[in-house]
Amino acid sequence: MVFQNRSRVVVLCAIVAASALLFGCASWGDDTDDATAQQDDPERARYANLSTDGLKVDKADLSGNDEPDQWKYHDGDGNLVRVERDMNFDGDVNIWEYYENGELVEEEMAIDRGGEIDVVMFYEEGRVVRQLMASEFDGRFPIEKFYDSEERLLRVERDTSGDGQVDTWEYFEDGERDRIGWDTSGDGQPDTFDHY
Ligand SMILES: [Ca+2]
Ligand SMILES: [Ca+2]
Ligand SMILES: [Ca+2]
Repeated sequence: MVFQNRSRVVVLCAIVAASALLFGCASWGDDTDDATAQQDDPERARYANLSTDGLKVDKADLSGNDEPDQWKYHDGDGNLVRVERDMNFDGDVNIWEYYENGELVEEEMAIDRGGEIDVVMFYEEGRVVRQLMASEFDGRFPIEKFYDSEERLLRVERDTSGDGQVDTWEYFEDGERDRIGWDTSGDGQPDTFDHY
């Protein structure tokens, strides 16, 4: 389990690094209002509640140094509501998993931005349906990915201009990139397309 999770973090690091490369040349705006709005996104569990009130915690030491690196929180009825994991065993939590009715619904990961969340995954019936990815250090998630019921990539939306509005859409068919659309008119909808 530990090794499985560690390899997953390595994969995610590669994804984050690749997207940073892709967008390293883009210019990012400095609109703090939008960044704040993003952080207050009510869909994101971490910014709504990381409270431990009324929760029972089970700590585990997976690294063998007698310090906990996994915290499982259960409510008063014994239902698992959250798991926090320190994946690289440095004492800081890197992964927050949120559960509802026993199912994983959201997972937040802080991989390489000094404790800031890099990736947020949303799950339905145990499968990833949506993913948010940060690519800069300003609290934004300019990349959003959507998946079908078999976890195949459907669409990638990007805000490449940094104004908080999506301007680039990549569409996938059977996991292959099919076409890309751009918003050149500034209305938030794609109006120019290229096929691959
Ligand atoms: Ca430990
Ligand atoms: Ca850590
Ligand atoms: Ca934009």
